[in-house]
Parts: sequence; C-alpha cells; structure tokens
Amino acid sequence: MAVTRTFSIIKPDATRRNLTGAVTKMLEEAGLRVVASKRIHMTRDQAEGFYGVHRERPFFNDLCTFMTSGPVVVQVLEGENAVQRNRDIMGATNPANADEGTIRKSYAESIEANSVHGSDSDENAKIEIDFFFSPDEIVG
Ligand code: IDP
Ligand code: MG
Repeated sequence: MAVTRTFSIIKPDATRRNLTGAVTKMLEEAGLRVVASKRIHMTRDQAEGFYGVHRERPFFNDLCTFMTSGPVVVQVLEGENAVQRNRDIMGATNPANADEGTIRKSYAESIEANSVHGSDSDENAKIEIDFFFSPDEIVG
C-alpha cells in the first residue's frame, strides 16, 4: 500500500484541555508520522475558507466561531493509506456514534467540539495541506 499524506487539526476543545500530546500519541500509535506541525490561532477568514464546502450548512457559522475560539494545531500526517488510517483513528463525527478506542470517543465534547479534523480524500488532503503549509515546512 502506498505511503500518502493527510491533513489534521487538533481543534480548540482539545488544545484548551491540554490534549495536544495525548491526541498526537494516538495518531502516532495508529501508524501515522507527524511530518509538519504548527500551533496557530485561525482567523475568521481562514476558518471560512477552510470550511467553505460547508458554507450552506446550518452549523457553518457556529463551526467557524468554534474553530477561531482558541489555538489549534495543524499537522501533516504521513503513513500507509494515511487518509483512511486517520479517519479510522478519529472516529465518527458525532462522538456518540464513535467506536471505542478512537480519538473522538476518548476526547470529543460534542458533535461540534469533536477534537480533531481529518481530510476525507487524497484530493482534499492535498488542498488542505496547501492551505496551511508551504513545502519547506513539511519534513518527511
Ligand atoms: P468530519 O469532521 O467528521 O469530516 P464534517 O461533516 O466534514 O465531519 O463536518 C465538519 C465539522 O463540522 C465536524 O467535524 C464538526 O466539528 C462540525 N459539524 C458537523 N456536523 C455538525 C452538526 O450537525 N452540528 C454542529 N457541528 C457539526
Ligand atoms: Mg469533513
């Protein structure tokens, strides 16, 4: 299976509870390698641009407010089948539906404050990585 990359965000609910290390440990134990990482405070423009695909959804405004409510850690993760591997360890969007042993089951507070983001396809992973990182910031 090919080694690929995906994009991850440790969301404000997780940074607020000092869970950056705990979440990263679960990603690493799932076979993913952090090849880029930075802690940022997203601007409203960045949040609206990043989540542009959800612009028409009823939760869009609240989501952008949440994502700008505190620091986040944006990361590039590398590993075999990285997009799916990350989605598997993240768990379902709604923590009530997430499997035992997943990040969201372990740490998410709600369907909105669900601790992590992960790309949903190789194509979107590339777009999302390029949104936050320049090539020289990614060291594989
Ligand atoms: P995903 O993060 O599992 O890929 P998406 O459907 O892409 O889920 O939604 C993006 C983010 O929007 C979710 O992670 C969550 O923070 C938020 N979100 C999704 N659905 C709802 C909802 O029904 N209410 C509030 N927030 C939601
Ligand atoms: Mg999504």
